[in-house]
Amino acid sequence: MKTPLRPNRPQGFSTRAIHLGYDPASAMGALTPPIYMTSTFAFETAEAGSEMFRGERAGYIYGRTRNPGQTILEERMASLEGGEAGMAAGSGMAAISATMMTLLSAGDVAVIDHTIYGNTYAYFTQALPRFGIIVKVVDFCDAEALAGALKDGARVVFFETPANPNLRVIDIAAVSALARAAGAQVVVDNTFATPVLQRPLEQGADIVVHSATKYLGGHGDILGGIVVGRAEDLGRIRSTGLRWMTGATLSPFNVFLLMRGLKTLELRMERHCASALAVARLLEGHRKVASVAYPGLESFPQHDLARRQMALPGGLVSFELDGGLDSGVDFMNRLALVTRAVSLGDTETLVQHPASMTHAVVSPEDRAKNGITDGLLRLSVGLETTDDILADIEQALDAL
Ligand code: 3LM
Repeated sequence: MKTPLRPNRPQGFSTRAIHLGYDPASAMGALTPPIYMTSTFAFETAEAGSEMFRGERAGYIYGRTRNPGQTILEERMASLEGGEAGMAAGSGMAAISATMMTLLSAGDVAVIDHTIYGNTYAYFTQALPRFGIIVKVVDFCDAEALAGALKDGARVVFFETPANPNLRVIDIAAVSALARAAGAQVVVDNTFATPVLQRPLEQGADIVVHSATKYLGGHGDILGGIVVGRAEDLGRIRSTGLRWMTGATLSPFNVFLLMRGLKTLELRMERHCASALAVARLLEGHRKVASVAYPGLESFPQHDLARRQMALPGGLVSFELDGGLDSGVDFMNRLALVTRAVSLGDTETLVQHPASMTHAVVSPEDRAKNGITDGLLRLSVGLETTDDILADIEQALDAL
């Protein structure tokens, strides 16, 4: 291992995102970790192979559960989130499902917040009940409702903050305290904030999951997922959830791209957030805009909580236009630079319509109950020159 410059000083976020867990001397001086493009690993002897299978010897066996590049990535993500161990997965849904299929069994109760990504919502409310898991959906901003749902015990509590798509902010410390008292494990989807803006494990959560497809990868070119938490939990999620149940591992090439993305995560988040604030202020001041949700605006209902909980307010802005959905469709079609696409956290600014896109799988009744209105649009503010993003949005609004 390389000697740190000042051994007693903890290294900063970006230093760890760039260097942690890799010594070029281990790979012929290569500055960046090699891509270990292999599905299986040779055993020096038959006995060595058997010992690895029995867990009596360290080493790599087979690419579904472990690959040397993944190990570096997992150590980096564990450190950045403040956890003991990490696990890479093939997508955000792969990370969430490996986690839940490890923690939950038939008859267990999972309590989830009512505003989450559409397919995660479908996974909890449509897929898991088929296997005898009881899923309760409540508004985590309502402490009494949450306490009521936890009254008879629960195995898992799951939420996103800020939440997809309307950016509601959940109080991580308060929800974690309630859940702990009820004996539940707290799983937080930290995709929207990233560990640059908030580290849920430091605020009482047990496990953090990510769609690494978004800010962690950062360039719109891979799908990936990450889980971070205690070593014991992660060991189980890897050996049960990943190895037996999903098999949805992250490919060696995508490990490489994800580690490349991580190196600039802190830098990128600062720019995403600065541009998003400028976009939110433009929208708030425009006569065609009915409402704007951005945690960094003073008008955001949970602005104080967001300031307490997050280092910066994030790169997503949700809003509604006067004239609702019809104006929204018109606005989207008038954009020239901003790209009409789902996903988020990319270098490109993206716009999408949650009710017909990311949350189309949620029933209209549930969307209405969960605060996902038909006119809502979601912008993922990218890394283009800020004035160019603002000019495109402004010309599209003015033309309505
Ligand atoms: C989207 N979201 O555009 P993958 N957790 C969160 C997410 O936002 C997502 C996942 C998990 C979007 C994807 S919609 C067709 C495109 C908070 C994904 C799932 O499996 O890596 O896509 O992550 O909001």
